[in-house]
Amino acid sequence: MPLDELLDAVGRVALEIRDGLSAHRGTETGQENPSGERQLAADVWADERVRARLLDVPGVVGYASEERSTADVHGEDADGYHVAVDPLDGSSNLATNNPLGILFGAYDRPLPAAGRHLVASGYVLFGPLTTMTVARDGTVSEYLLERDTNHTPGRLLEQGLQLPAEPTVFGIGGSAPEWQKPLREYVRSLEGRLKQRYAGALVADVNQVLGYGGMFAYPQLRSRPDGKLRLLFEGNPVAHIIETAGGRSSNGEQSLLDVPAERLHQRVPVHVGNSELIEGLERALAES
Ligand code: FDP
Repeated sequence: MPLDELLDAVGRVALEIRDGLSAHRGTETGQENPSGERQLAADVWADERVRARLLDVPGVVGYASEERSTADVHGEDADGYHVAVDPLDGSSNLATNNPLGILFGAYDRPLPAAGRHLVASGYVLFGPLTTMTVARDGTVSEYLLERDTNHTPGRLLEQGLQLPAEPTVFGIGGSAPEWQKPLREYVRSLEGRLKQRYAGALVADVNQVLGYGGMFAYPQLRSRPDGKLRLLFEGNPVAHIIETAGGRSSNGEQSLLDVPAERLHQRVPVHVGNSELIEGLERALAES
């Protein structure tokens, strides 16, 4: 099945990228990506690798990434998977050897497209273990990625992942003085009940929410009214994973999966986690 082949290809290229990270550490390109952020040599290198591997998969007709300004669509036929990728999510963590990974979403139509058109999404986490977490067909599964294994896309660690009912952690990007006042107050109401943990890489921050239950947000900031994260490459895939695992996502008003996608590199405020926490947050923002 093409989707299995796509996931297998993500797993294989992830291991290549993990092996090449040390060689690409610490080098700047002096360029910016299409969102105007500093581009590291590792970002560009990972993007080239992932693009080549994924466009080789039968059934993948389009590739878009945070690192290139336009989507790359192959052939006349737009039918097939259009893959949106953050090839090195959290790449600023490379300098300090903190966790980072790869984020991807496979859409059933040309990009930009809303998150409801995702057929699968997932992330690879380069942590103490290299794992791939995938949402497809209404189920979230976690795989261990290893070399020399017969398992594809990796050794199954868990199937049917659900957010724990009792949340324990939260992590929020940006600095508190930059948050809207209702968010600051909402966060204060969580202190004491939840533990604050922030990794600075979306894949790691979402992974701990999936494991422990809780909330992750990269909200609207005073200096960034649309937040920092990109809808197609970051917001939608994590929303799809967290919603499939029984949680909720929001841009502050509605599910991220319903946010209309107008531009490839569109930013969006991201809030994901246990339903009660995201509903509470939406209420707090609406009352302001
Ligand atoms: P990075 O800039 O290192 O690539 O993709 C953007 C991202 O990381 C996310 O992975 C992460 O959640 C966020 O930015 C971290 O931003 P801050 O440095 O502002 O915390």
